[in-house]
Amino acid sequence: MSEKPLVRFDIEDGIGVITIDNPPVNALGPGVSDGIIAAVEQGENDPRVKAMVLMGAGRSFIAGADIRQFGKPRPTPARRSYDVIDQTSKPIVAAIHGFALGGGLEHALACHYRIAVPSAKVGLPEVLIGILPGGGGTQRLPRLIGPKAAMELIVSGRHVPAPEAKQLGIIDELVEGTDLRREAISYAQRIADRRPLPRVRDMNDKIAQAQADPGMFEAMRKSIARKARNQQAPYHCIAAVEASTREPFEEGLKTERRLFGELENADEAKALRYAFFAEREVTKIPGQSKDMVIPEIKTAAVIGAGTMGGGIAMSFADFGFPVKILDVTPEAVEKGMQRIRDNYAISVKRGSLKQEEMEKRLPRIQAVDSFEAIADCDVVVEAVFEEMSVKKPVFAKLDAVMKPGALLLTNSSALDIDEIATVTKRPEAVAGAHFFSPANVMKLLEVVVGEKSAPSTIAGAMKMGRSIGKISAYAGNTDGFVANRSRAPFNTEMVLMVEEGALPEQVDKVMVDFGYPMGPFAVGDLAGLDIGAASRRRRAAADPNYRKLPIPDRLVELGRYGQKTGAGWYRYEKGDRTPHPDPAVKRIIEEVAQQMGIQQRAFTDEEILRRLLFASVNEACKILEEGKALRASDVDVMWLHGFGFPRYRGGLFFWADQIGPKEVYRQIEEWHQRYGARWKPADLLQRLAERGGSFREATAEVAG
Ligand code: T1G
Repeated sequence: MSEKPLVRFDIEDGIGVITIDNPPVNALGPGVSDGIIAAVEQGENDPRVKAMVLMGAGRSFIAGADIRQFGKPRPTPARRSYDVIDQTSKPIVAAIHGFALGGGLEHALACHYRIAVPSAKVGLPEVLIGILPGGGGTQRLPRLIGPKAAMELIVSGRHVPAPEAKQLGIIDELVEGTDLRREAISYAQRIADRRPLPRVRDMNDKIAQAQADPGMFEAMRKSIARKARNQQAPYHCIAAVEASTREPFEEGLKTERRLFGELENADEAKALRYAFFAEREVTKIPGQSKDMVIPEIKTAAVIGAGTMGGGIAMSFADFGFPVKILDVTPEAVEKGMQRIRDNYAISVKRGSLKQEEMEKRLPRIQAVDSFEAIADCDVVVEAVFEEMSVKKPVFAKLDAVMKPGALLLTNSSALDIDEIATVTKRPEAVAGAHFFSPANVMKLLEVVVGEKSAPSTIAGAMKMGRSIGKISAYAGNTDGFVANRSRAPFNTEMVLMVEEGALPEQVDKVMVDFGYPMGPFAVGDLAGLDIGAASRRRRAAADPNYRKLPIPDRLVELGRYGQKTGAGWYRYEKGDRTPHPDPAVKRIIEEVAQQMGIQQRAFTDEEILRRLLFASVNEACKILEEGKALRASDVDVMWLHGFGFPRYRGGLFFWADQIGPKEVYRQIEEWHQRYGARWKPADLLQRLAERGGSFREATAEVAG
């Protein structure tokens, strides 16, 4: 049976309709551009055709070039479909639904008219995968909407809703109604005889205007300096748009292609492409049967109106879900509700949320005063104090009142899911839903699988996470689950190095230079050193061999909790969050090190970086060996969305692969000899070092 054509052409009422049909998102994979060229030429040469329409089949217009093809050798096409579209003598209307992104929007910009349904989104997000628009977008978009607006879109890579795209001048007309094809044909008939054809390449008035403000490019470079440090693509995007104001169209296209070529195979682009696909892979659980019934979540409840509970309730309300919130007393619930109201008000004040949007979301959160009031909810997320003796009675109560089929989830960040489930008669409905603080902001959701958690419960929790804008990641039930467990050695090594002579400000500078928005010691001060001290006390109580950390304990004893007390690892001026190195801390460090008999020494920045991240790479290898994570790339997604790991470095394992398992193993084995058991190399690491292979391809199956 012949393969379905990737591009179809048919004629209706004198209009040639070109339909891209390359599921799932009509990416411009192999054969698509040639198909478009053939169809356009068919329309061009058919006297019955007065004008043409370009559209996508299925759920989208065109989501851009096929990202899987990047980094692979590709024949340079003799002709590009953008140019063929541009050069026709008959008008072509791009009819957009779903997404017109990257090469997709560039095809639409090469067309002579663009119409869209209001729900469509358009954009040039290439910078998000470390490249720039390579299909004429950096030369056509500035001509259509002006260099300033074009530069903002191309450097941010954001997806623009169609109504805003209309305002900007990208879209000529928004079409209501459900039959886009019909609407497009009527539109094409209306403009069929209009001449000359409005070719974007010929539109130079906005370019001329911009020449009055040549400083805009330097201003943009300055404005992105902090966020785009260590990256190339955002600056190449600016340079390409700048070229559109200085060079004739064809010369500008050459500049665009040259800049594109400089980025495609750079480490930054490879890391960002890896992250793109890793974020899609993390949603898939191997062996899940296709016909499994996944519970539908329409209503939610949260137990505990504290910081986490409030943030979780906001996550549901932010995505349109009605959510009930319960706490031990009406006062506690009201306190939680007030915190939620305050958080929304701050977002409105900052301009990141519209007043009317807040007024839509707040009523979705309903304070209730009994377990019975939440009995009919599809899912309940428990977010009470992180003590087993507090959580178990809550789950016993939930088991008694919640309707059959409801998901019983805990937001615990480390406690044993199986232990919690023992107090219920339906352990199959129990799982972990570990949100990261602030829960309404952080995108990562660890779905923790208990021994008796049903596959449908896990699938339901994963889907719930995606429906509230989270990246759901599968995690096995182990102390600290996957994210925190892999991070814990990092947190220990940072303090041990300070005992040995490194200073907090040196460690923080290394991690900020590496690409983190903030160093780990400054983050500690933000979160509150008393929180860390409390969890260390719990661990020391549970494990006599637990390695105490006398320096941070001393800081807490001295009331240095961090920003909230004006002093922690750093000191802070009143009303200012800027961390200032504090000689008092240096003295405490030296005193404690002396008392511990530790000879202090100098550290290189490279040693600091490796000690921190190799410690976590080693632990993450053990997690994979134990099957507590499905794939190495899942761990990377967790570090990107749970710990702010610099995205253009791909993730923990992707970064470690740049150094290579051999060298990572050699270094860790050296520290194993020097520091002892905590640096014992994981078996997986040793195997990869000895037999070859990369970290990022490691899966639980192989690692086990
Ligand atoms: N190439 C290859 N595969 C793609 C793809 C693409 N451009 N976009 C999506 N997929 C796959 C994805 O991996 C997943 O596969 C499935 O489609 C559904 O995607 C010349 C150089 C469009 C907003 O950057 O942002 O054009 O996991 O789960 O959440 O200038 O996909 O099912 O096997 O993400 O509804 C520019 C990338 C390319 C857009 C839909 N375009 N895509 O989101 O579904 S560079 C982009 C997205 C370019 C030109 C340049 C999103 C989406 P699988 P999904 P979604």
